[in-house]
Formats: sequence, structure tokens, C-alpha cells
Amino acid sequence: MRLYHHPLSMNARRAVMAALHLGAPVDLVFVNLQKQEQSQPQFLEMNPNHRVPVLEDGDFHLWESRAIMQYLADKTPRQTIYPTDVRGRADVNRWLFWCSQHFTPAIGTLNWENLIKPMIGRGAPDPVEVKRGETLLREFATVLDAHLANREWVSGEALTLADLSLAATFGCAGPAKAPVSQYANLQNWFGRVQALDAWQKTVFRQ
Ligand SMILES: N[C@@H](CCC(=O)N[C@@H](CS)C(=O)NCC(=O)O)C(=O)O
Repeated sequence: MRLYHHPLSMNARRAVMAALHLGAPVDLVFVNLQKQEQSQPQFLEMNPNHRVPVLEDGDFHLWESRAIMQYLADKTPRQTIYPTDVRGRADVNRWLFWCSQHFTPAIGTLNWENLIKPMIGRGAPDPVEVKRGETLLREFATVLDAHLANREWVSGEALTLADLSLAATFGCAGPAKAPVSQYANLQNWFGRVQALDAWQKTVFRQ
């Protein structure tokens, strides 16, 4: 299998972390987003949304990072990070959807305004958007922080796809200047994820 990614993409990172943690047989393929390789016809044939990550498994192309995580886990015998019982799986799925719908857009807004826009010459952060991002972040970080008050991991007793997905997003909080230092439970949980090999191996080093 091939996993098309970019090392600075939080969305690609969660799929890469899942692949590494599962020991899935994937070769990483670098897509140069700065050079718009994701908009070339060959790439668009795999993903018309011009985005990484994309997983290639023979003639099957799968996009959407969390769908890729689920697919890789389902293909891995005796994996432990995507429960197979109905409730356990539903709980992980709940957090994966929440991550996609709420948590990532909150941090993603600040990431775009405070980091990416200035970096690629698209102008200064828009204060209205920054405020909107901070309001969203406050709402959702409060939910996750309270959830983690007496838990080590987001779902169940051990690491799951939910942790990898949420941590990939949370990892952008610093560079995105997202105000998250006051969320102690969230910070402690993040420290646990950062100790994982899959996290360490996907830290971007120039
Ligand atoms: N919902 C998608 C989002 C993917 C996404 O936005 N990827 C960004 C990088 S973080 C990208 O490839 N952007 C390139 C572009 O928009 O042209 C997922 O979770 O996979």
C-alpha cells in the first residue's frame, strides 16, 4: 500500500501515525503541496478534493484521514486500537466524527489564520476569524478537557484511533497560537500520546 502525505499536514499525520502504530505495510509518498502536486491530474484521479492523505491499496484509493485509519486498522490482524465490539467501536467513531466536525475546524481556523496564511503570503491573520476560532476552541477544548479529567485515554482503557486523531489536531495548537495551556487534563493526555513511537517518528524535523 502507498500513503500519500505531507509531513506538515495534521490530516496526513493521523493516518501516518495509525499506519506506524499498527505496523501496516505502507510506503509513504511525499506530495509537495507547495508545488501544488495535489492539483496535478494524476493526483486528482486518486482524490478529486486535491488533498492529502490518500491511501492506495491496489486499485482502491481511499481519501479522508479517519476513513484511512479505520481501513488500516480493519486490515490489521489482532490490532487493539479500533475496538471490534459494537459499543467500543461506536465510542471511538463518535470521537473521530467529533474530531472532524468540531475540534479540527476550531484549531484549523487558528492554524490557517496565524500560521499558514502568513507563511504562504496570503496576508495577515483576520482578527474576526481568529476570534471565531478561539471561541470554537474554548467550547470544544472544555468538553475534551472535562472528558479527560479521570481518564488516561479518550475512549476505553487504552489507546485508540480516537487519541491518534485528536492528538494530530492538537499538535498544531502551539504553532497555531491556540490558547490551550489552561487545559491541564488535555495537556497531560497529550503528553502520553507524545511518548508514543508513532508520534515521535512523525515529528517534523527540518
Ligand atoms: N478532511 C480531510 C482534510 C484533508 C486536508 O485538508 N488536507 C490538506 C493538508 S492538511 C491538503 O491536502 N490541502 C491541500 C489543498 O487544499 O490543496 C482529511 O481528514 O483527510
